[in-house]
Amino acid sequence: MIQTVQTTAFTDQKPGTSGLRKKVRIFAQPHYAETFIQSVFDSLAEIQGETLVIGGDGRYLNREVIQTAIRMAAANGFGTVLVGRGGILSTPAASHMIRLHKAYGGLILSASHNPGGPDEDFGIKYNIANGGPAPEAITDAIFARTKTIDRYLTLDTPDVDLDRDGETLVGTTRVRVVDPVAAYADLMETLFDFPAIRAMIASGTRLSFDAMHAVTGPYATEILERRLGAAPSTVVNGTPLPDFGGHHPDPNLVHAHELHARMMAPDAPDFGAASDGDGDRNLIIGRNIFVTPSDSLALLAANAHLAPAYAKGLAGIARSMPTSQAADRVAAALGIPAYETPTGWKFFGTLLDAGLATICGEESAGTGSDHVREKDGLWAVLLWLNILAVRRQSVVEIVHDHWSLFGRNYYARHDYEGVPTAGADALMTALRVQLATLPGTTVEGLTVTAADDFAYTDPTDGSVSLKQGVRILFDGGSRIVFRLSGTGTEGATLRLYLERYEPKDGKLGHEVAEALAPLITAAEKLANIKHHTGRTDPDVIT
Ligand code: VG1
Ligand code: CO
Repeated sequence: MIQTVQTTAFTDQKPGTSGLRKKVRIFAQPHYAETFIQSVFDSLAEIQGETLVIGGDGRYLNREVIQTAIRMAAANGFGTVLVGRGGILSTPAASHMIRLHKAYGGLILSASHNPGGPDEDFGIKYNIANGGPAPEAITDAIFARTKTIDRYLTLDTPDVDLDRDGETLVGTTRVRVVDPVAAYADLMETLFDFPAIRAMIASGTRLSFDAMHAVTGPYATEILERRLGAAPSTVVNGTPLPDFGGHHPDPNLVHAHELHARMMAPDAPDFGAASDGDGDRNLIIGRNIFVTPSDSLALLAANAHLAPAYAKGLAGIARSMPTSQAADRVAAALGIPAYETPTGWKFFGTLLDAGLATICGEESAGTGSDHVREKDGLWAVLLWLNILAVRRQSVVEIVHDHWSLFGRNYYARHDYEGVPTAGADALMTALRVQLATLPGTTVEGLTVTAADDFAYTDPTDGSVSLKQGVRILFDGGSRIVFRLSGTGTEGATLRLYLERYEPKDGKLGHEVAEALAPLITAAEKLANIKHHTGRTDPDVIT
């Protein structure tokens, strides 16, 4: 018997860069998750009898919200619900499952790289039938609905046993608990030359993968250790924990410092990698060399043809605006288009669906391809391994080779976290006011060639996204970009992206901080960061 529960609307359920993210204590309020999930269902067209995929990254509240979502999906008329065993589905595996089963869509329960636990973050994201994050038209509709909603539908049924594969009925809806890993691992085997990678590992190449106690543990163990024969100790922190072991599951040099230390040690493995809470990001570290995500994107694009799935070449390369322009140089050399989109994977979906781009990436350690519609951490790791297996060179040799062909885009991102919102907004407003007068002026010896607030028109459907970040371009290819994060749950996070291009015959061996020093000073002069944020230094540099 379907129950209609009366509720009042919440005012703070606006989806951000990647779904709705809030502190657990906010999500745990009565009817909070229900109101958002019902707003999602109410924003969809005809869902009667359709299939919905549900899974999450295993963080605190995951199982509870999955049970809620199953009952509500049944009450709202979905015919089938597919749920990952244990409530687990990495974001790319969920994307694949939606596509594989031709589902109507999916709910992914994750706050991704944000920490988990009773005092930390939770999130809900809706993905559409192509497997990708809902585009802005849908997230806007969901937000509009959250403001007026006054009821949700559910059933009074017992919890589904999430730990046993098989099918049960919830109301009249078939709920199938499925292996979260197998189909994804099978997909990876179709894309890459597993025998070549297996042979490379068998001949002594050593790997280290830090799953950060997040969702990729079971995936990496199955793929790297079982299917590719890497040593049993290859995957570290491989058990997903509701609080990620108290760590921040963000694969960068700050939060994955143990992996970094291991890769810089005298007996370092040949290849190191890490992923984030929900498995869609990747950090790549070779022995003695950290590969910036922007360089990794460019390198993967330049070498993708070495893997079976991309042997026939790429249709195009897409990157988010703040991501370094290294990938554009590869696209130019390959004679294929380069696309520049706003931050967030939802903007790549239409390009991938239309066959305009094959590989996409973001500076925030996200890379992926048209095999799913999300960024994919283990995919990037496997493409790297496939390239290493074919080229038979070390990571450092491959990176240096790349720079000597294309030049080097020195790059860093400075994050100022938990800044008072008013200060962050004032900083952005003051920058926007200056934009028209900046071109032609000189800051720190750098001449501004263009300055704007990035606006994007999707080439496939013409949809327009405004105010996606302030960018200041300088003579010679250097850039400074400012934007506010759309994934944080406390105050504002200012992201400052710094990039300087050095041609192939230039100085390729600088320290990054040294190469970017004039840009850092210029950013302070242009934006008065200290004044507006009250901070003298960034919290995190990646
Ligand atoms: C950040 C990153 C962005 C990424 C998004 C989701 O967004 O900058 O590139 O797509 O997180 O990643 P923002 O708005 O905070 O800058 V994940 O792995 O947290 O889903
Ligand atoms: Co993520």
